[in-house]
Amino acid sequence: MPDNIDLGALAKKALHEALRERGHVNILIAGRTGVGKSTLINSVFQGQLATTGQGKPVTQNTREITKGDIPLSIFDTRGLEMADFDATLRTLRTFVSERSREPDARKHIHVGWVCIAEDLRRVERAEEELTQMLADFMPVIVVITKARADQNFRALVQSMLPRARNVVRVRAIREELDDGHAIPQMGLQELIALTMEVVPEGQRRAVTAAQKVDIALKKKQAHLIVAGAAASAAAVGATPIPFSDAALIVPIQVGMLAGITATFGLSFNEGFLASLVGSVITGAGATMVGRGIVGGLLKLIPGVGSVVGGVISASTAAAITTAFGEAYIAALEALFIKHGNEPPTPAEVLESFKREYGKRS
Ligand SMILES: Nc1nc2c(ncn2[C@@H]2O[C@H](COP(=O)(O)OP(=O)(O)OP(=O)(O)O)[C@@H](O)[C@H]2O)c(=O)[nH]1
Ligand SMILES: [Mg+2]
Repeated sequence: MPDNIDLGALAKKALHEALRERGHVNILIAGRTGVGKSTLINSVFQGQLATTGQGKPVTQNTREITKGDIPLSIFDTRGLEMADFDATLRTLRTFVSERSREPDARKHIHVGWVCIAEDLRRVERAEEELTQMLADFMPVIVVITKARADQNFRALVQSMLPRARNVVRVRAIREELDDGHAIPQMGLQELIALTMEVVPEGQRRAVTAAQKVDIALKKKQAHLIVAGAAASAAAVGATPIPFSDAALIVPIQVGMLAGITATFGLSFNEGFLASLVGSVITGAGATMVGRGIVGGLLKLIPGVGSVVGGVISASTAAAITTAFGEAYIAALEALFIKHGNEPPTPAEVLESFKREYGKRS
């Protein structure tokens, strides 16, 4: 009977699996210099990617920007206003076309964002040709940046760039006006919602994890993970095999916590995940006896009495798992909001998780 549980090994395997399932998304962003591409990237994605990410040239005018464990590559393209635009466009075409033929879908460019500044009120040949070319290989969303006053510009853009899947107006940063008023950011959630619609299914988790403008999107995905884990735990509880319940349920819970961690775009390692589980179970070490864990977990659920022979019912197994997952989601949500939607540190998460768990027991 596999009654001893090596939490470290479980956590490692679970994280590996969660990161694999989360996948990776590639977004190409193009537009004239100064339209606000870098500002947009920093406002939409975690980790100040455009400022602190690692860039590597992939063509003469395109850099691939990545950072840490964020499941996103930004392909930042310049040179739209240059005299040799035609050559630049050809080079870019070769690059995206090669990528689109890669057998591994993680190599494809999954969406293009073509940026046009609203204050210029002009769509030029470069933007038309670029949108046209990109649309042969990927869904394109046109982003009208630095939005202040539409005055029918969006409709003009839409008519001039018919191959764009959508046109969205954004203001990437809050603007302070001379009269002391300020106008807030806008359009960023809409841009992410549209992006979620057009990227392939396999990239949606990566978009959810990498973006920071819609925490509710992360929560929704995390709740699905909890529901799945609770159902699996219930199935284990429903099988009358004494003593093995813990050995089967704990891996489900560790997998669930790993999945939530990945969904929120945190880059915590297996040591963190093991501490997370350990933090709420009295007397937990790196290797624990399964029954001990079940006993520990049961104390966290109100109204649950003693465990007879290590057997727990289906509903109890589901309840423990749900409480565990919901406490983690609540902790993460509160911390993201506290940090202006940027990820918290592992120490903060551990502390907040314990507190949220306490509320539920
Ligand atoms: N008011 C306002 N200013 C913005 C907005 N977005 C960007 N800016 C400003 O526009 C300037 C250029 O922004 P960047 O993000 O550097 O533009 P970029 O497209 O990355 O420029 P290159 O990398 O040179 O091609 C900066 O001063 C930004 O602060 C916005 O939504 N509103
Ligand atoms: Mg830039």
